[in-house]
Amino acid sequence: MSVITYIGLGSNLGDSRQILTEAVQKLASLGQVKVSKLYQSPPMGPQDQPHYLNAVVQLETDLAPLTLLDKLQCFEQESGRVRLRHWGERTLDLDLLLYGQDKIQNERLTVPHVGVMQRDFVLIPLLDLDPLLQLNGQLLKDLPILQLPTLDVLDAGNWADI
Ligand code: PH2
Ligand code: MG
Ligand code: MG
Repeated sequence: MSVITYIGLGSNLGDSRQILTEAVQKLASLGQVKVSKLYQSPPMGPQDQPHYLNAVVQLETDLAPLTLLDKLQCFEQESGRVRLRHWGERTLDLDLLLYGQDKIQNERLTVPHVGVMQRDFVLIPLLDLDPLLQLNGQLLKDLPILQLPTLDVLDAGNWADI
């Protein structure tokens, strides 16, 4: 039975737009995808790093959570993943944000992802895909953090060619 999942995409090293486009195309091999707008956002964490490109993909898939995580980590490695420091610059970051309504907590995975409620560069693209999305009974669109968004739309069209 398939499940609706959401994957957060981020990159601030290399040709980030190309890297995110390729990542979306790989995700499309795992099931039906819908893609948010493409955003540019100032770095959270160390400030002496480039801006990020961020997006979210909705993926409808049959894969179990840890199997999906294996695939995401494999795609990160294939992109030549470089990660220099905690919350620092990286070529490709693929975060499993939501997996249906499931709550998952083990050594490898926490779902919903810890950042979902706190990061506008996750919330805003999520809301592109489902404006009425809720988490723990909270409509995400009503969260106060969304009142002063820090990110810019880079491409509102079909940027990943899907
Ligand atoms: N990811 C990080 C650290 N900081 N900042 C922005 N704007 N976007 C990100 O995706 C991001 C970040 C580590 O995963
Ligand atoms: Mg991340
Ligand atoms: Mg990550």
